[in-house]
Amino acid sequence: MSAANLERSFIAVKPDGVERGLVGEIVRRFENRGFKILALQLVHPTTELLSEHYKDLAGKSFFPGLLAYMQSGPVAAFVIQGKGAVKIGRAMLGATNPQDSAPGTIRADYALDIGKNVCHGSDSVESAEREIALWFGENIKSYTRAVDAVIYE
Ligand code: IDP
Ligand code: MG
Repeated sequence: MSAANLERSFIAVKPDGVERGLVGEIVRRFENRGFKILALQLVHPTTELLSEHYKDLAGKSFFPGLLAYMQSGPVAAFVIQGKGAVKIGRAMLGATNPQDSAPGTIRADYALDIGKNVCHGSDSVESAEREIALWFGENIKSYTRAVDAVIYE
């Protein structure tokens, strides 16, 4: 297995997506693309966890509303692994503002407002590793899949 195929990203279905019953649909899209699901958990995130997760946005006017949104119900947090996980993950989510998201992306297919945009995905390999450690800790186990021999050249 090439090291590039081991790239990981942190993806989350936000509380609006969980309430709307989109967890299975969103996980399915990543499974169908060929990514391996490494971890999967329904989380009620604390203010502390979210403040760390979104620390780059602490000064923004929408920050208190963002935390309230992210605590309005459970978040379905998961980790994908595979070639291009971060970049492809972001592309599959679509632009932050669903009004600008390309058709076929998750946000374009399931959202209309930036403050209810259904899902999160890490924006760099560094953020992904930071977010995975924050939401899941350091000890996620990997596993082998026979299907990887069919997915990768
Ligand atoms: P991203 O989720 O696409 O990486 P970020 O700029 O990191 O976008 O913002 C994090 C989250 O904060 C967004 O997904 C969205 O839920 C929320 N957010 C960003 N900008 C706004 C805004 O202008 N109004 C309300 N919520 C916003
Ligand atoms: Mg972001």
